[in-house]
Amino acid sequence: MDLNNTQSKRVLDRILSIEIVRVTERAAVSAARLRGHGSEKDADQAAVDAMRRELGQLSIEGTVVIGEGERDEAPMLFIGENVGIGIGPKVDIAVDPLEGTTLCAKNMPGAIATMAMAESGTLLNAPDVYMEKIAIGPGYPKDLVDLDAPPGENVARLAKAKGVSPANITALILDRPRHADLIAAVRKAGAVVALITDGDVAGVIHTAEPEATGIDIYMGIGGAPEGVLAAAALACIGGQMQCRLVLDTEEKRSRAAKMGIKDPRKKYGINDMVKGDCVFAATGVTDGSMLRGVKFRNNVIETETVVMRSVTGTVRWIRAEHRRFAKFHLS
Ligand code: VTB
Repeated sequence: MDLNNTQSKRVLDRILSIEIVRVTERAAVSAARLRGHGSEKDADQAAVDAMRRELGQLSIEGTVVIGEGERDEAPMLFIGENVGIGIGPKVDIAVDPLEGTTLCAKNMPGAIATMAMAESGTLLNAPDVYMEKIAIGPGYPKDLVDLDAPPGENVARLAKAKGVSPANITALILDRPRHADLIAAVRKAGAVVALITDGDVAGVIHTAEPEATGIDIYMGIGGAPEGVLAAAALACIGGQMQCRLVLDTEEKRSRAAKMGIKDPRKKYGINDMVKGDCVFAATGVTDGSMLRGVKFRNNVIETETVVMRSVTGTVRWIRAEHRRFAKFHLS
């Protein structure tokens, strides 16, 4: 380990592990105030404002690489935006201030505020397009499943490696018309299909602990930003993931090229999306299977956050009670 490396690791450790929690906590509380109000936009904006405010306090020289959109379409936390006080370690920032805006607007389970921070230049700079994804938990042979294998074959390989019949395999898939063939193929292979309406960051993370979540494999097409965030989490807790950007138009391919993507058909593994030390955090907005949502009590606001770090594999669950509401800037 060279000195530079050691120093940067130390810096990441001290700066990131708790600071990042404050950021997702603030975003979650702000979004949670708008749970069930029916407006995705308002809830998302509240989360973005809070996250940006809090990021602005951090002693980092951060650059948003996964954000609310590309510069011309998002007023804040856009890809390329500098965040932090501008003094401190150079870091890449990936944010999804409100993952599952519809879940929050409808007060349905599973909305989270999430972000990841990594050494500068180590996170995939992905445009805001769709991404094909497949993920399984830790402990399996490398490349056991493959994006290009038929879904039934992936199920069969996984079942064999797990030592169970396909009927004991559960695949989590976003409930979208584009997945009709995928769902049919997985069912034909004899596996159980669990559908989610939104929230594939948590969906992918579920595969890391199949005993607890009942989910063995995540498959399907979701957002690329969510894919990179999920990869950041799996870089910390283990598991396998393979992804490919869906660059199906010239316009998307040229956007991707501008972000440094040379091969539009490249299959990305976790280490291609997250190349160095990284920290991932998520705070529950609505109650979900991974995290409890924000609770507003008389004198206390409660939050639950999971924060993980890749070089150590440490996972911390932080149940916080907040007594000074002023810090949340709630009206
Ligand atoms: C997923 C999911 C998100 O978008 O990435 C999905 O994680 C994919 O996009 O929570 P479509 O909704 O267009 O299918 C969300 O559901 C919403 O951003």
